[in-house]
Amino acid sequence: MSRVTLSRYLIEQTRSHNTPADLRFLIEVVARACKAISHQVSKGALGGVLGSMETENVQGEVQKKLDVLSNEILLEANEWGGHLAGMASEEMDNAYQIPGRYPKGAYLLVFDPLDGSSNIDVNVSVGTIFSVLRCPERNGENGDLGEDAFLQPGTRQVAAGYAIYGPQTMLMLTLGNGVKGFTLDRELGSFVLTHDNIKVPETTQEFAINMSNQRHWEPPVTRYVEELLAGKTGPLGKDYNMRWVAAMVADVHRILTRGGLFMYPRDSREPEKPGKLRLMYEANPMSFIIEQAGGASTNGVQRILDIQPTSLHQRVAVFLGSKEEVERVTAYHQN
Ligand code: AFP
Repeated sequence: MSRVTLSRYLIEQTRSHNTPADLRFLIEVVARACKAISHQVSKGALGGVLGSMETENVQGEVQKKLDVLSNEILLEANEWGGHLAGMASEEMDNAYQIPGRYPKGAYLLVFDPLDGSSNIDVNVSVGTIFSVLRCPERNGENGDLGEDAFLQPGTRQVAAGYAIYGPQTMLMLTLGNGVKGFTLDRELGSFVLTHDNIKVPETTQEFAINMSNQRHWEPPVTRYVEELLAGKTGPLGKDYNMRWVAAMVADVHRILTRGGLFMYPRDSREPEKPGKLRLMYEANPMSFIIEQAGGASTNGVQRILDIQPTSLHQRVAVFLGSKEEVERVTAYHQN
């Protein structure tokens, strides 16, 4: 059977699910940008792209050179095509305005250009996460696009995905009707469909959390993780294994591939922040993908996709993956 490339998959989506042509173009452009980022990441020390800048992003984190480069690649690839009304990135303080010389389109693109960038210098997987929203009607307004246009709950996403730059470069994508996985064929330069109809098993024996934060957790998380660690002799009656890559892309990719539970809870290190991960750039797109693969995602008390964002760089606690475990840890929070 002939191979299904990303382009062919998108054309078939237009025929079967009326995927609009400009959304199809948008995904193709993002995929092309991810190929360029993958190429830069793979050069490592030879490309002079490792190490940090002297700048901090809006989150107060020191930017890696590749954070900045990946951000520029995504902006440049997406600004001219006429498919976007604006962009927002984890690496930029404010919404990015489409330059006046280009036409504007119907969609908003939101991204974390290089997730897990602390992994870059040690040659461990990193990735790009993106989310696509429709731009609300602006009633004849011609001025700059404000932050409020982006503040839509995750249920409004029309597409989401991530690229993972690991031993293989892969693109995982949802257009709201399941999740597909494409592997980059470097000889052809195309993403090829290799993982059809991805499903997260409902039960699991694997979890992912940064255990070094244990002393800062809230009681429901402490209780739940103690039960996981108690294994067969504890209340859950089975042994669990643990993995933590410290790049959400890689941890979620493992869960999509073989099941599991990912947790980044709220903790007492920065009590004013409701978690570490970003709602718009990380939690929403990943939750959309996980739900589309049959899993679940909450912040402990609420489905993540239902949260009404109040700011672009808002943070959130995240519990996502196999349904049974997400429901259990959510129930502990309700208790
Ligand atoms: P960056 O996008 O700033 O590299 O952050 C990565 C991340 O937010 C997320 O991908 C990981 O799950 C998390 O950090 C790991 O953080 P810890 O170092 O706190 O475990």
